[in-house]
Amino acid sequence: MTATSGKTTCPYCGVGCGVTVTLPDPQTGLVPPVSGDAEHPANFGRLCVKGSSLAQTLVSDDRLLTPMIHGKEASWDTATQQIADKITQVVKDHGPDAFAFYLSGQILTEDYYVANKLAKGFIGTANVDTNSRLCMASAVVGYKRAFGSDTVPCNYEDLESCDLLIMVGSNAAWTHPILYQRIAAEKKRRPTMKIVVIDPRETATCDIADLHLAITPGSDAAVYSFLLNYSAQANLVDGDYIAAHTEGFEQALAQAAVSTPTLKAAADFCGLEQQALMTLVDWWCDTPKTVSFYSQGINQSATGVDKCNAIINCHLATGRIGKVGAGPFSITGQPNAMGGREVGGLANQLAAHMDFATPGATELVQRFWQAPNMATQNGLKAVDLFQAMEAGNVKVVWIMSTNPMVSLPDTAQVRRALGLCELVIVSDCKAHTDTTAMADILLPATGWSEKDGTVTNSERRISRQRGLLPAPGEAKHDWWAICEVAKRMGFQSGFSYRSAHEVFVEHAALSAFENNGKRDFDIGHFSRMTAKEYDDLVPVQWPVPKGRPEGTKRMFEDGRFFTPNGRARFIAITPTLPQNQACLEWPFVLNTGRVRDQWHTMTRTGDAALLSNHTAQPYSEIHPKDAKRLGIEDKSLVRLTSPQGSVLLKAKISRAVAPGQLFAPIHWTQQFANASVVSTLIPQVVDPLSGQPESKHTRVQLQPMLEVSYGLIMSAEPMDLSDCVYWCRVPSKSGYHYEVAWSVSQSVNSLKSLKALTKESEQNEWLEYQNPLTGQCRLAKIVNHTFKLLVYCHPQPDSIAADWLVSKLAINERLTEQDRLAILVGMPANVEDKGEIVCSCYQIGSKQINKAIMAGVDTIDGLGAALKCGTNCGSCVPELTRFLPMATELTS
Ligand SMILES: Nc1nc2c(c(=O)[nH]1)N[C@H]1C(S)=C(S)[C@@H](COP(=O)(O)OP(=O)(O)OC[C@H]3O[C@@H](n4cnc5c(=O)[nH]c(N)nc54)[C@H](O)[C@@H]3O)O[C@H]1N2
Ligand SMILES: Nc1nc2c(c(=O)[nH]1)N[C@H]1C(S)=C(S)[C@@H](COP(=O)(O)OP(=O)(O)OC[C@H]3O[C@@H](n4cnc5c(=O)[nH]c(N)nc54)[C@H](O)[C@@H]3O)O[C@H]1N2
Ligand code: SF4
Ligand SMILES: [Mo]
Repeated sequence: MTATSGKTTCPYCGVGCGVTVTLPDPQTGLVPPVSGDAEHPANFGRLCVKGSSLAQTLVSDDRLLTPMIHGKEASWDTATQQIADKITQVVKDHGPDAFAFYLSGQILTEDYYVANKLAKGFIGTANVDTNSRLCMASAVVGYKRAFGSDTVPCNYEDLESCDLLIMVGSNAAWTHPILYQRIAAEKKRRPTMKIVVIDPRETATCDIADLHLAITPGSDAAVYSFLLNYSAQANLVDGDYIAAHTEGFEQALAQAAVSTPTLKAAADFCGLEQQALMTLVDWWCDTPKTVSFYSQGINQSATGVDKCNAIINCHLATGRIGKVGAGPFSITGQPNAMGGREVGGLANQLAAHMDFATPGATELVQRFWQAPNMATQNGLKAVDLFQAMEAGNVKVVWIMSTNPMVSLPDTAQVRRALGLCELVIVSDCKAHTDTTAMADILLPATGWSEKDGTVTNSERRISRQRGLLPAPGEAKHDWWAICEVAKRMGFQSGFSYRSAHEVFVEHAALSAFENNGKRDFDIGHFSRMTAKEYDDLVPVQWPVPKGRPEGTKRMFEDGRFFTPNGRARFIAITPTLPQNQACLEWPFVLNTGRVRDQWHTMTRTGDAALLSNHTAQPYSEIHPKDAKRLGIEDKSLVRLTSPQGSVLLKAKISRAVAPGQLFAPIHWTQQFANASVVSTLIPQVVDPLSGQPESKHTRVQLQPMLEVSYGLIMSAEPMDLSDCVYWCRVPSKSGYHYEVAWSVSQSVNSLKSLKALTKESEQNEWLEYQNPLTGQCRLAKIVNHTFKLLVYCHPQPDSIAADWLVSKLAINERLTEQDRLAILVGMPANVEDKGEIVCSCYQIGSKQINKAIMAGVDTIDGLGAALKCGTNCGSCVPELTRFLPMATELTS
């Protein structure tokens, strides 16, 4: 390590990869591309495409640089005083529960700790909830019901040392790419290792699977219920383990026998062939070293907690927990969802893995914090919180590092709630998001590479995020902003920290306070660490109690759990399908999730041109049979409608989804498209135990948008597109690139009306092209011999490789005659049409890959050698694999 570089942790997914950042060039201020930290045990030097593009995302022209009050710049002094005064007033007038924090698994542990302390110990409310409610809440409750604590038993090495890996409701190839690559590498090295993917949809993750069970959406609990029932019938349960370390087995088994009495009953419930389910059952029975790896396909369900326990039951019954290569492994989504759980930053937690319900816990925390106004009971979970806001009971909300106008279900309700709330405070790095648009007070936050603190990944590993770059403008750390408000409310003594280090050691001390092995979360070893030791912290897995500085690789190796009697609990589970099933009126079921190269609401990744190449526009996967029946063409515009609202998406016709099912990504916001926020469709149906919304199962209608013409606009300046039925902004290296659709009634297939839509003067120099036979119409505005605006209209959905056009937009280079012609055509004669980009790192497109395959390349390594695709971060390898069988079809 040199003084010109530093180590930190990737701010995206819960894999928690180590990243090495080279400090900016003092001349240009630009940060060179980041690289993977070879010493970090999560990734050993590798990064996926999002991680390796981090430097690109640091260049943003939309940073929030000063506090804003009702749209006007303000000082930190004024903003924090106004916040403190208003909270004090509403607490006095309406009680502490009139205030709420809505936080995020993307703030650091230190930020989370002070927010939790201020609300629960000093203001006196447990209204501290977070977007982790939408993400990990069911997994947390599942673990707590079974183990008495929110403890992830496994580690990443278990994924490599197991003999059977069941990936349930996870598309890790896209969402936890480095873990997926570790698993894929092990599978290649040891082909006898079996991998099963359980997902109603065929995903990129299926590429390494020996078996894909495309179950009926929401039916997972029946798979595990039958595994339990069959294991008992086949005498495969571990009677000694059950007797020594668990309770409730008989009841859980009795319920499994009733719910899934036979293979046929279970297979029918799950919509599977009996043979397919039996293959899994046989492998399960034969393979003690089994890991179940589960994510949002399990958690985001109205019965998510039960599904988690159905999985855990099977591991307990067979003693497949606390051992190398075995265990129920819930994978965390966000970089620090785990850290939030550690500090107790959820409304139904107290602090440091303690609950209000635990006898003596509230008093213990009060003593430790010297807290004047201790909350004594659970607060409101996210969906309830926004309902209470609409009802007028929550009057001040402080939203930090999350975008609920996009991510919470039923965004119309969220808009109403925020509209009625007396004071909406939003801390964000970005000036313009769908949620900052609803704020009364905006607070500029430092972001990744500027903030200092810790995060915890999916395997309980605490790593440092380091502040390597200066804070822009007046951006401040989130913990600092909270402390400023706390001090102005009169709580100087509890909030006079000078650094993230001081917060962390207090958090560590609380975790160890009167613990003596009673609580799983104990990082007491760090409670006296110096600032230098904090700066030098190497990644370590908790618990790290005093005397065990090396941390803890695996939990429950001794078969002791954190329940009062030390035994793990079986839970009797009745598999239940989602309540809102498709029906005549709402004939489709919508599943939602992620794409490979975007992060959530795109505030970090949405402006990186390289990352938009993989998927440029919001889409819905539709099975070809449904598309044919409804007259929907690939890439055409469709409308999805639910009782909550409606959205416009591009059709992606694909056999990956079953007939009657749709899949849409969650990423597009109103900053990027006019009508594509999919959470608008999702009703506020939640799991009764965890409060986690059922984001994966919404019944909807699907309609083609027939009366539209399609178009592309490239402009040096942002455009007013309110005349368009649909628009989507695609990031580009220069200027603005929009994909649009107009109503046919706007007659955009005439040059005159197309020009009128641009609202530009006739006096400009225009290049024009029209083909009355095809209905194509194209216009380009030229100013001083350079090209400033381009409008294409074509009756059919079409995609034009925009790279070349972008390279010509608004540059002060005189256009040649060939360029002028090529601008109207879309590309010059000598430029290769790459097709859709598959490898983001080397910008290799589908047409280039197919060409190489036609020329005889027939392996991934061969494609890598010919085109370099897949040889950097490897994120596209699953997709490259899909091109290979096509080669056989093409050439045979
Ligand atoms: N590229 C990218 N990576 C990310 C993120 C991102 O935004 N972009 N976000 C991060 C975060 S916060 C999270 S929480 C994780 C989420 O990571 P994942 O959970 O892997 O991602 P999702 O795409 O939400 O959903 C996973 C799968 O669940 C399936 N599914 C839907 N219904 C069911 C069902 O009933 N049963 C089963 N078995 N499966 C079902 C979906 O078809 C989908 O393929 O990703 C993290 N990583
Ligand atoms: N339909 C549907 N809805 C879903 C899901 C789904 O699968 N389907 N998944 C759910 C899940 S698992 C998740 S995790 C959520 C994610 O949803 P959100 O949390 O709403 O999404 P993000 O885009 O990550 O929002 C983070 C915000 O914080 C800002 N930010 C980044 N760093 C910092 C910082 O250090 N400090 C501050 N103050 N701000 C910062 C970013 O600019 C951004 O505006 O979506 C949930 N919603
Ligand atoms: S897998 Fe990718 S997104 Fe996730 S932490 Fe690693 S580099 Fe970041
Ligand atoms: Mo998440």
